[in-house]
Amino acid sequence: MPDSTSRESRESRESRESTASSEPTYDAVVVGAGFAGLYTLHSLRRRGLTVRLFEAGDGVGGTWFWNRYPGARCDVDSADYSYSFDDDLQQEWVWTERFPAQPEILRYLEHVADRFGLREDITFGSRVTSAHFDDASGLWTVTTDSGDTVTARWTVMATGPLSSARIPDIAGLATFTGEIHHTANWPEQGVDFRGKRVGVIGTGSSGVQAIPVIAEQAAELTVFQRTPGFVLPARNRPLGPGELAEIKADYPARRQLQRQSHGGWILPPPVGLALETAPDVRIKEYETRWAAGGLAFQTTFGDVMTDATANETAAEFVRSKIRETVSDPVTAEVLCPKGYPLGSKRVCVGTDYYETFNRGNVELVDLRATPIEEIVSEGIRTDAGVHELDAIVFATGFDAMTGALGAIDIRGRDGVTLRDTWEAGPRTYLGVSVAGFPNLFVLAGPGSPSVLSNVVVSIEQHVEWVIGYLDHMRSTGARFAEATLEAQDEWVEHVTGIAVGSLYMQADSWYLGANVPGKPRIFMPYLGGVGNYRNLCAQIAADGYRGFSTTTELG
Ligand code: NA7
Repeated sequence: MPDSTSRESRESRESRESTASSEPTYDAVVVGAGFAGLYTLHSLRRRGLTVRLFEAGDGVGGTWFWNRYPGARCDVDSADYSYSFDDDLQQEWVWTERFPAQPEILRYLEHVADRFGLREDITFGSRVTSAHFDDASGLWTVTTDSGDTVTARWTVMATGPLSSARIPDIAGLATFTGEIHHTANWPEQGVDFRGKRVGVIGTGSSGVQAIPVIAEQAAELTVFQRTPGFVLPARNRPLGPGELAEIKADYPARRQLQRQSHGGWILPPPVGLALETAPDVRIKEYETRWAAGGLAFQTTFGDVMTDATANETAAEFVRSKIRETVSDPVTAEVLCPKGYPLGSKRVCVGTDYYETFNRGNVELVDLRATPIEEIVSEGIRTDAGVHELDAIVFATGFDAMTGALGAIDIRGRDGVTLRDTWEAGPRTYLGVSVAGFPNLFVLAGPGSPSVLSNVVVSIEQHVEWVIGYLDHMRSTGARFAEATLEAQDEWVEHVTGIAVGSLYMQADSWYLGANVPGKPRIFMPYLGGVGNYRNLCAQIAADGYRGFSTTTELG
């Protein structure tokens, strides 16, 4: 942590300087010190630009700083969920498990920050509250909740697609006398659940990871489930030194494959089409992927994610596994996901998730049958009665993709706010630029592959593309860059055009904003695939940044 006294005095000086001159305090401001922000800071500095990064947390890591809940783990292979931009870095770092746990990813990002000396340009404990573009000076003024005010030519929002945690508005929440936690805002020192009666609300990826670990510690665990998910076994395991060495030796080819793949990671190819495969062979293939663990199950066959009937064969296989695993048939049935296609809500990857419901200290509450009425001082009341609790864990997710940006008062040309511009849903060009907001870049934003991909691969592509654009601007003397309205409209139409008619539209998912009451129902990420998207972005750059207005004066 920087010394806060010296930081304050330095920054009030910066504030004075920035208002006294039309020169910006910094060339660029970056918001957020997760995977995206750290790489952006590093890349901008390598160009000799002055940068200030503001981070709300007291350390680097972004998602992996905040989500410290028990069992938190990535469900992309560690060797792939890592930066590729520096070969020494990828060669020297030792991943210990197939799927890295939160502390290991956080240590990795801390190592990256130290290795490249990034902390000196980061202000920690400082949440950006506003970013206003000034038409007269052509600069952004960025302010934070700790009193910083700086100006910059460029602002890069590396605020994360899953960073605005949501606690649902349940009546009586404030009356609860026990502990309340959200998985995405977990205390650094951990939580001791020993001897306690714990309630977990939410069974998405976070709940699925936390529930088995909390069940081992708590005296009693009550799981409040609204929509059962499809939970695939992780089959996590230690990575042997030989295995990691083999991956490292092959990194150039592996990274290239990742970049050109659909999802940004390397999955075994589909073994044909489910609907053209005999039922007994189909089951055998599902068994093989189930035994291997991880997300590869979802693409056992090429038509699982495109054809509802094919999808149902995979869904039914998962349900058969749940019925086989969970001893109480009533509980098993409540855990069986029905009524929406596998994968249309984010598939979860877990360890001993279904097995946990065979424990004597775990109870499942089906909120579809007995909805939560209110939270009372001693616990949660459903219409079947009160569940007495000492602690409530909200694993209730995020205001995804737009929440973190919406929390900042962002104003572009003529004082127009991003909130108003996106009132009917987010509109971007390539997920990276918004018409009317010059020199503002969004990383892994709505309209890009982002959450549908190995996000580290998508982040690296976005950062490198933005840096390439800045290089282009500097070499041509251009000062302003923004999407044209026309290109943005076409892109939004393209993004929604791919989603409409896909299986993804058949579930109430956070991809669609359906988890946030009142949020416009728009499919936010780009379904076209990481490789296609990358090639398209490269082509747009080669075409002189087609669809962008790149100018020396504001038009
Ligand atoms: P998710 O996937 O949004 O899961 C949130 C869970 O919380 C989900 O089961 C929700 O049920 C449930 N939820 C939300 N609000 C309520 C209320 N009001 N009452 C009961 N249950 C509720 O968030 P995660 O943190 O697990 O994962 C987010 C992503 O992070 C994940 O997909 C990975 O990409 C990484 P619902 O399904 O809405 O009925």
